[in-house]
Amino acid sequence: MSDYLPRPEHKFTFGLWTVGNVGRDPFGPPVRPAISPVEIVHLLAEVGAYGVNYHDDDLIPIGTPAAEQDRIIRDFKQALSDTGVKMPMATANLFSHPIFRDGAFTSNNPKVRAYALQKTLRCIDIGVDMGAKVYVMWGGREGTETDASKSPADSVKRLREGINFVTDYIRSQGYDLKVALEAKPNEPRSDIYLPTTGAMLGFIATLDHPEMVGVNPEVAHEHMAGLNFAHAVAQAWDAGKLFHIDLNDQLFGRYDQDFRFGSVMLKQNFFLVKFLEDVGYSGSRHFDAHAYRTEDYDGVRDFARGCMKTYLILKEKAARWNADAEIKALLAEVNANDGEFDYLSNGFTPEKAERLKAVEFDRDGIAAKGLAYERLDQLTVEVLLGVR
Ligand code: GCO
Ligand code: MN
Ligand code: MN
Repeated sequence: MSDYLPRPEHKFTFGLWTVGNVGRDPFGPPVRPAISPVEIVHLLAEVGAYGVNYHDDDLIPIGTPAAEQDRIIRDFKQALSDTGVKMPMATANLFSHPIFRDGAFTSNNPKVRAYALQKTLRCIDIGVDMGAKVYVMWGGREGTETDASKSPADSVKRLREGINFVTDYIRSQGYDLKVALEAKPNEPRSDIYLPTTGAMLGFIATLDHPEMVGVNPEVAHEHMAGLNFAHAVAQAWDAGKLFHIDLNDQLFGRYDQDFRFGSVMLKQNFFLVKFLEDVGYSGSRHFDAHAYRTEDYDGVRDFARGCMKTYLILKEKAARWNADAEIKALLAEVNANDGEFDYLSNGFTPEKAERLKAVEFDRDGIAAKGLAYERLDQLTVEVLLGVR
């Protein structure tokens, strides 16, 4: 049995805006005093996180004079070096300031689009200087309330143009930085463009430098759309595009609740962790979540420790599941292969097609056999409940 304590190789990271969340919601003001980015780094070191991710505005408020900006960055870097906390990801806030009320890269106003681009480039410069290897691009308000306002096809073109500019900039600077696009179906706009990880994957293929661009899927965002998150992650992995991941939790169909990882849909998150561990995903496990509004900073620490501990417990459960003799036997049975059709793998030939067309299938015989998935699922539940 493991001690479930986070270690650097687990690559557990939190955004400044996650443990720094002060509990403001549409119905009420903050319930926790704001703590500084330097204090956040120390809090994360205390709970054993590997890294902190940076939103430009969380570190350097918009409009900060240059000299003050330098001081903030110096202090932040000092906190990183004092604690050993890393900063693997950078991201620009293109949604809070009123200038972004109608989107950033998809705004109808070319001045807004230019400002969004400038803000992105500046965020990247500072992020790379502090060690970031991934730039996450979550549009925030890249959507509409009314489609009378703009053509969805123009919006996709504007997004493409913006991202192409960014990837060319990264190349021109010689930065070692990948871009990860984050999808979300709605909130804060009524409908956001490219609303799912699958949509992002299709879009990436249309970019000038698709090799530099991948995805940052988020549990809550796919759950808002009622989708199976692990399936989205698996498709991204298969495409070589899983550059980052945002872990949190919530039920299907709700607004973006950003609950503690594993706090709501344990079985789904078990299969997610099992997938990430089985394939050997080596990127950040970023918790884009925040503590309940009921909590003070002790509760925030409980929240952060809980995210990491639950991940590690699910990782141990995944290893137990993989090693379970009865589960292995059932999997071997459902994957049995007498080799009759092995000739169909490794591609098409006209001969294979002719040979296949001549086969008489025993449809009823093949269909008659049950698959024992009830048993398999029950064993999974028993592993999860700790009785196996
Ligand atoms: C949200 C998003 C954000 C982004 C973050 C990084 O729903 O608010 O998930 O938390 O992940 O802005 O770009
Ligand atoms: Mn979110
Ligand atoms: Mn996110």
